[in-house]
Amino acid sequence: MSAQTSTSTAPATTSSMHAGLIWFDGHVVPEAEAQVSVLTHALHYGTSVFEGIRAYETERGAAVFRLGEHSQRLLDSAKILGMHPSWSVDEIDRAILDTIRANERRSCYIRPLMWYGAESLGVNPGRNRLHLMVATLPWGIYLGDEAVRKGAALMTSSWRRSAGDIMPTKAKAGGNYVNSVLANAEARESGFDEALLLDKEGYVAEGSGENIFFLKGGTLYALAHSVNLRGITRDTVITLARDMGTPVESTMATRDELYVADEVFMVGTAAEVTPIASIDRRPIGTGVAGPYGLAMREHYLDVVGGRRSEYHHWLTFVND
Ligand code: PPE
Repeated sequence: MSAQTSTSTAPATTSSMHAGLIWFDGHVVPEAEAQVSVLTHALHYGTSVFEGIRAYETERGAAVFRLGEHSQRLLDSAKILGMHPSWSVDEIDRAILDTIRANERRSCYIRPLMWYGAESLGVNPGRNRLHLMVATLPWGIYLGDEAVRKGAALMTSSWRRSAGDIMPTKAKAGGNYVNSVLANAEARESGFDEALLLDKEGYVAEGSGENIFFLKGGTLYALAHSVNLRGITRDTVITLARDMGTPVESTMATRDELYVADEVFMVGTAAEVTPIASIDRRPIGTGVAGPYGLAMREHYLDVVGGRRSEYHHWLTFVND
């Protein structure tokens, strides 16, 4: 079999998958056996919903961060697409934990995916069965070690974030991600680390796979939801910042407000907390990863790694 391979030099470390055992419609099977038909509805029309979750190594073994909230968001995405899944939050949680245990992962990125199968083509998915799989992957630093250490270089994308009356932007739906793929590719091909997408009014929406924060005059600003994904890391960082005594506000912002912020950083399950050094070649602050963003990154990694017991309610210990 010959497959066309991507020429992208993205540092995301999924180039060879190493997914091992995959939970596929209730059975745990080797990756090579977890196959679908080329007539799969989701492959033709993007009719899938997915999640991105991380499990971290802790003193008590692997722990999944905010598991139930991710499983609930998967079901919310399915509801938005009009899907009628038979799996409950608890069943999805269990499938995820079973997959981590089957692979004996100490830490991993977790990708649950729900999609319409191959019973019929045509946009109406009425007759297509829903499938569910859970894969666990070794996945390191999303934008690469250097982007985190030095701060990432962002480029305002020529692609606008889809409007909420064009695509269901609150759903993590496969089809929505063509928008992210195009923006990310444009940024990388232009020599930047990541894209910054504006909404159709010109306000900053989010990165291709991250929510955005900026710090100005001692206040932390979280970009308002508008068309952004309701990020679980965004919610985590707001909570951590408030607990650290930082005032936090939710706001709309134009790109020029970000240019003159003291610091900007991006957050997401994959990206964790990634400081931004420049936007459109303008240095943010002093043009290096800022101290608040770096401190928040360290704090976040302590919390997800189980080193802060006051946040253990966010962790599901895999071996308990
Ligand atoms: N916005 C978008 C568009 C997005 O895809 C993500 C997650 C976020 C914000 C942050 O959401 P949360 O993970 O709940 O804090 N992006 C996932 C997919 C990345 C990928 O390349 O695939 C992720 O971080 O898992």
